[in-house]
Amino acid sequence: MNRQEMKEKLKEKLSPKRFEHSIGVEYTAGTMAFIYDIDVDKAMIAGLLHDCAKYVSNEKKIQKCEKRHIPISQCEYDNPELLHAKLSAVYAQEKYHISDSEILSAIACHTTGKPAMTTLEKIIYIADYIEPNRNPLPEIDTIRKEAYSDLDQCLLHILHNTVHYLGTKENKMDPVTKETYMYYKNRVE
Ligand code: DGI
Ligand code: FE
Ligand code: FE
Repeated sequence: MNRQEMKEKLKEKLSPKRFEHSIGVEYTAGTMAFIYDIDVDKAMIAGLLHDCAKYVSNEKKIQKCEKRHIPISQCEYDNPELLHAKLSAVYAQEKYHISDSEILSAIACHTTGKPAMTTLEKIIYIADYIEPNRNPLPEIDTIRKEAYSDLDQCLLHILHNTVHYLGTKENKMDPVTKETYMYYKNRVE
């Protein structure tokens, strides 16, 4: 399946808004791949498919992950929307025939991040946050510039803002988000 065919299939699955977001992440990840010297096509595919299971209901997300013996943490049971990342990696493999483990892992960790990410994983995490169609979040102008000048600084900035945003919400923060934050805080500082 080429990227155009993936796009046609994805368009049938996602809402128009979510599809536009996916195209935004596809191209943003592509431009970041130019800068950081990684495979542009891989970055664009990972960006395009990163939310490909987002349309699945929360109840079904749990069922589908359990059926495939994908480990589900307590926080994921409490906040099943987190599972769209792992399930999108599964769907990328099963429905879009992606076998590249670097693409699949970038999709799987795009919501919480994880310590010691690869360049592709960082790019997808960041592109998801900065793509032009997303409703602008605080400090987005600075964060967008950092995305093209200092990847780790940009990650830390997003993680910092996310941790503070989640701190004000009832939803529990995923321990992986916190771990990722602490990891990049130590690395950058
Ligand atoms: O799928 P997107 O909307 O494009 O973006 P995303 O994959 O970053 O998911 C965003 C959602 O995930 C948003 O509703 C906040 C939530 N989220 C991110 N990190 C955490 C989290 N929710 C909880 N409960 N805990 C987290 O650590
Ligand atoms: Fe997502
Ligand atoms: Fe997304």
